[in-house]
Amino acid sequence: MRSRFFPPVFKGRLHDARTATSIGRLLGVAFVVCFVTGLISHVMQHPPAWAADGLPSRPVWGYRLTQGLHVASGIAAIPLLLAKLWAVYPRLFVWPPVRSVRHALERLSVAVLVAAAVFEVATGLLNTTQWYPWPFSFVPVHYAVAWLVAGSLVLHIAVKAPEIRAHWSRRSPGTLALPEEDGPDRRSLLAAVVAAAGAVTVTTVGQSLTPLKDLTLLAPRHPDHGPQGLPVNRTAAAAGVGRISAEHYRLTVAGPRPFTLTLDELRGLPQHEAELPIACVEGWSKSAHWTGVRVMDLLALAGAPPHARVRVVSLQTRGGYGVSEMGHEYARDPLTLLALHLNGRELAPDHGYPARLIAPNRPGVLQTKWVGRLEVLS
Ligand SMILES: Nc1nc2c(c(=O)[nH]1)N[C@H]1C(S)=C(S)[C@@H](COP(=O)(O)O)O[C@H]1N2
Ligand SMILES: [Mo]
Repeated sequence: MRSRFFPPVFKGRLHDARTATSIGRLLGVAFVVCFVTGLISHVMQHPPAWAADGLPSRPVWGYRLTQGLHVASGIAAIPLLLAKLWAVYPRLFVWPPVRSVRHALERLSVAVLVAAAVFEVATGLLNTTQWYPWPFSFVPVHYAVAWLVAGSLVLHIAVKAPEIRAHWSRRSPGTLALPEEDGPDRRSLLAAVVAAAGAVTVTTVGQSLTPLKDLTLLAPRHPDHGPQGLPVNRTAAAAGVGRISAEHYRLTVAGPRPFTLTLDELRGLPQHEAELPIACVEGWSKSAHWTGVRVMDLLALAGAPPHARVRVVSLQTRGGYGVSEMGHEYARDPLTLLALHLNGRELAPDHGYPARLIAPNRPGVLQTKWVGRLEVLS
């Protein structure tokens, strides 16, 4: 049933395998960086049993770098993915639509790849703006679909290997047959695609790469905007933390020798300083100057064994992230503080007054605010 209009005929010279390969190469790099840094983020935030006690607390900027790269590569992938889909969409209309079982399976795997890839960049982008217009929870679904992308991408590259090889470089044998005049068009298209990816990167990456902070035209966060020059993800009001008064605040440390401290007693313990970033999973990060009591000192007072894990419990009454745990590498790191001061001033209520956890190389979501209790776990 070939009508006059269907299937459509594409005469554009840029919808060919050479263009698809050139863009696919860039997109592949973005996806690999995004996938690997995403796996790192997942293990850091939800350590499986085998990793729970082996996660390193150094380098202090580790998670800041990997999560900054995760969000930046995901954002750069958006124009690359759109360009790639534009280059190959005429293949949607191949005729006949199915030639063999093998052909059907190949088309099915491309459908899975496209759907999963679009899903990942779309949900990831909306997560950076904290907008969740869907009925499932973001983290487990974004994580599971990442494996779908990875699996179907490996399959896609394997199936297309001969074509990719033939069109990998300008001197590849497969491209010799192309008319000369295609060169300038293709170069313009690729330059535009690279420029678009560069533009979205430069106008968002400053939310984490602070020297570029004044170019964050498209980023949901400016790293300076917030009390004490630091962004806030969940305010005290949103977490259902009322006014915490200095007289009534108590810190409880549960362990072999449990004890409770008033805020004045906490201030009376040796104070230490650390320059450490908050690195939010949503892609913004900022370094700050923290002062407070070392968690290792509190654990020593409580008689904790050297390899103890620690649970940190917030006074918040609403929402998630009120409890976090850390392995002994974090608990024993001299830079891990129960911070009382931020950038030289008492913590603002939204930053966790009167006390919040700050540890090196740790996802922001685990830097628990409004800490009321530390529990030594065996
Ligand atoms: N108790 C508690 N602590 C919390 C949160 C929270 O919702 N509740 N949010 C976390 C998240 S997601 C981040 S990124 C950091 C942000 O810290 P800040 O608001 O001081 O910048 O706090 C973390 N600590
Ligand atoms: Mo966060």
